[in-house]
Formats: sequence, C-alpha cells, structure tokens
Amino acid sequence: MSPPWSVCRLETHSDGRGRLVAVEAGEPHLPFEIRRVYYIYGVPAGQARGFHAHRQLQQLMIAVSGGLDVILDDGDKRHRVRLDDPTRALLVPPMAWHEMHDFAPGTVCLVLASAPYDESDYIRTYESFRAEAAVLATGAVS
Ligand code: T46
Repeated sequence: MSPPWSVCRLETHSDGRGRLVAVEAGEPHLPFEIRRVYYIYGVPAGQARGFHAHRQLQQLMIAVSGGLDVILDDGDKRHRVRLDDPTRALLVPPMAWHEMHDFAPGTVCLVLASAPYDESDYIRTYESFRAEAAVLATGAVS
C-alpha cells in the first residue's frame, strides 16, 4: 500500500532581506480550508508526542525552526519522515497514526488543521486505530 501522506516543497521568496514562505488556500499541497492553527514548541529533550490518529482531520505540519521525526503508520506499514526545513511540509491525512520524536532543541512545529479542536476525532490507542483502519479497508469488523 502506498503511503497516504505526502511531503511537498513550499515556494520560498528570497531576497537580500531574508526568506518568506506563504501557504495559501487552493494550492495543491493544501487540499483543505484552514480552520485552526497551532504550534508545538518547548519540547524537552527525549520527549515524544502524538501517538494518535484522527478520524476526519487533515493537517499540514511544518518545522519552521529546528526539526523532528514524524512516524506515520497506516495500520500496515510505518514510515519515518524528518521535518527539519521550513520549506518542507508534511500532509497528514485522516486515519494516519502519527508520533513525533527526536525534537531538536528550539524546534517550533507549525500545524495547519482542517477543523476546530475536537477530542472525539482522536483515536488514542494503537489497537483501536488498527481496528478502525481494518474496518475501513475491508468493511469487516475485526
Ligand atoms: C496532532 C499532533 C501533530 C487544545 O486545546 N487545542 C488544540 O487545538 C490542540 C491541538 C490541543 N489542545 C489541547 C489538548 C491537550 O490538553 O492541548 C493539549 C495537548 O494536546 P495533545 O496531547 O493532543 O498534543 P500532541 O502534541 O500529542 O498532538 C498535537 C495535536 O493534538 C494533534 O491533533 O495531530 O499535535
């Protein structure tokens, strides 16, 4: 199965004053309307975050400073993506188990999300995620 997530390059506007990256609705790497923005920072060394999947939410993650590893799991295969470049964005679709590891000191991870915060959209145990993913894949209750 091919990974349902994707990494894209964001256009950078560079001149003698520095660099600017814009993320704008309607661009191919942003296939949703932004309804929420949050950012993660101040992560202590060795601390991991995430460990959940979303049933509906789509998200675009950008390490605007520093870097982190994102582990993505579709219930079948695991992939590790290093985000350490403010011009790279990771699209995390619904039903992708994701974990964040190996934060570099000073990392700021910006997340653009397709919906307001809703705890009921989270699947917070890997076993539940596997079961729901299997139902979606086969239509069968596992
Ligand atoms: C995700 C990864 C990449 C809110 O009140 N509003 C919000 O919009 C968010 C995102 C979180 N919260 C509260 C809920 C918790 O009490 O902030 C606290 C920490 O959230 P959580 O433990 O879910 O944080 P992470 O870093 O494990 O996960 C976050 C997002 O929640 C999640 O959607 O995909 O970043």
